[in-house]
Amino acid sequence: MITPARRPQRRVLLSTVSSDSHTWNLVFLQLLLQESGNEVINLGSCVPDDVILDAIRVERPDAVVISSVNGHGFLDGRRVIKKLRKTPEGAGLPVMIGGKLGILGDGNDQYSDELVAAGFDAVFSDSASPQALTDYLHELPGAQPHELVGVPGT
Ligand code: B12
Repeated sequence: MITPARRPQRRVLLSTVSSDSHTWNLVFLQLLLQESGNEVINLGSCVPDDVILDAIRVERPDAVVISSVNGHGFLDGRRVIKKLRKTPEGAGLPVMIGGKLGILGDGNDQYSDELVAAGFDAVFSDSASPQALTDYLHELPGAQPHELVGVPGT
């Protein structure tokens, strides 16, 4: 017998930016987020801005995590967050970014203020503890149940 049950997990959309072909950062973050109780939709590498915006509209995530390590994350991230904040679904959505966002070495301090001014809720430095991200997500208001799922045998 299949009994419908609500799924309480937070749904996180994970993406990189359009220029970035690195993937292991995304694999790492997907596992980290899943192991801390999040459902993850991983869009993979080189994601065009419109694909991120479409995914937010269709999947209705509770939060968006953007990772970039190729050094263009600052420029690409700033562009995509401005577009995202103009959409009805993205206006109030928690969105964070991290990785190696520029080419000036460790730390994203030099980019943080501008990325926050452009619309990000949080900017994580490359050397930030993974727990800083999971703690930040746990602090966000509770996730809304997204759909009914069947739980076999209950
Ligand atoms: C493997 C690799 C590649 C492979 C990628 C293969 C693949 N399928 O992923 C290939 C060969 C394709 C590649 C290409 C390029 N690469 Co490359 N690459 C690397 C390398 C050696 C390892 C990256 C990796 O997989 N790390 C393992 C993952 C798990 O760790 P990570 O990526 O560091 O991510 C961690 C953190 O950044 C952090 N993090 C990341 N995102 C986020 C997000 C949040 C929210 C948080 C909290 C944390 C966080 O957590 C992760 C886990 O600790 C690094 C150098 C290095 N040793 O790091 C260079 C490196 C990332 N590459 C670099 C560059 C420049 C390039 C190229 C531009 C080179 C070129 N001229 O063509 C291209 C980029 C192409 C593109 N369009 O993006 C530079 C980036 C420089 C910068 N940002 O200052 C690096 C740092 C090398 C260097 N020292 O110059 N690369």
